[in-house]
Amino acid sequence: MKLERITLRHLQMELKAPFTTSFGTFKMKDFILVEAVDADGAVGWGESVAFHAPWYNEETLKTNWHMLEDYLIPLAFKETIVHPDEISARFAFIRKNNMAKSALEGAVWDLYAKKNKQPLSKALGGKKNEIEVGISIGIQESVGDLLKLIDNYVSEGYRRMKVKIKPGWDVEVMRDVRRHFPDIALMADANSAYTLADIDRLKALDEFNLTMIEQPLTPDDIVDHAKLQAELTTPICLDESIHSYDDARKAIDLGSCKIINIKIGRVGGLTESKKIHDLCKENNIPVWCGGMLESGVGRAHNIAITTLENFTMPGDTAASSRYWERDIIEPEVTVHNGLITVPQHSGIGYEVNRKQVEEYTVSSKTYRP
Ligand code: OSB
Ligand code: MG
Repeated sequence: MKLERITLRHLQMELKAPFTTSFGTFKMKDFILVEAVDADGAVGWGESVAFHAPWYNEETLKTNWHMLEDYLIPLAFKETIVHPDEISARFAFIRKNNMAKSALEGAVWDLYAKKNKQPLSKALGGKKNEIEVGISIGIQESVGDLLKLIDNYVSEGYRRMKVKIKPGWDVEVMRDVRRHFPDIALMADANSAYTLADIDRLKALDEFNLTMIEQPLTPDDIVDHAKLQAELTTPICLDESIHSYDDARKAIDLGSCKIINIKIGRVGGLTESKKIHDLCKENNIPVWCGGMLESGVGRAHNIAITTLENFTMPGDTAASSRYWERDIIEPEVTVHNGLITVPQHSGIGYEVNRKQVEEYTVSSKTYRP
């Protein structure tokens, strides 16, 4: 592949309903969509999962644009690409900025799969034809609102309910949820809202038979999580703390978690995601694919990676309609009985709806070698 043109677009999409985590509320989703075109005119799509503000990690839409424009795009243009793994190697000397790297690497993976007339899932080595999905539910105004939402999602067939928690919206809330839904697969995600000083509060969650508690402690920590895991019966799943294969290796060695949430953007792309997946498989650590309120393009990448065999737990990749009035792909992602059928068309397997992309575009810029 010889890249001839790369277009960055800043898209803004309004969420159907605000989404609240322990670190803030999202009403709008601003993100960068990457379109990479090679000499034969084949097109690959990628999405940056960096948010507009540095809430989840240190990256933002603007830092990603800067990294892409000034460093990553020039590197991608430099030489022909035989395999997408080379892009990940080419970017490796640049510290962090994983979401910026992943956005462009993802577009190259899509392009590569399309040129090989293969679905992206197969190009990655995935074997599943359908994937199991759960849903992530933000912090609500009242417990009653939360119970109503859970009731709806359970009847829609989602395979696991994830409830966002924070100090003051945790033990009592989870107790009510468990009382109303004694048998559902249930977990909590704290998005780093606690410290070891909260250990008694976190231990109290053991009572509710949660599948896991996701990222209770600070974003980069693996040491305190190991101390916490030794005290909890509930498995800890790490999200914000895992940025690379090496982070995953160290967390597994230390006993900082029993499960890992793989987000393609957080770890710098599909190549690194595969490596973490393989490492976890060797170490009997189940993985699942997290979400970043993606548009259809990012969602399609999530579906593809989830077809790898050690993605044994339902992910957060819910239906397009859970987030958007109109997604930017056709067909939209749909969920039936908690399952998504993996598309068999080449590349990401969905068509990007250019008219819809135009409608959501705030600004764009095209780069050439
Ligand atoms: O921690 O997984 C998270 C959304 C924004 C930022 C962080 C997280 C989330 C979610 C939602 O949990 C996942 C989704 O539905 O895309
Ligand atoms: Mg999380």
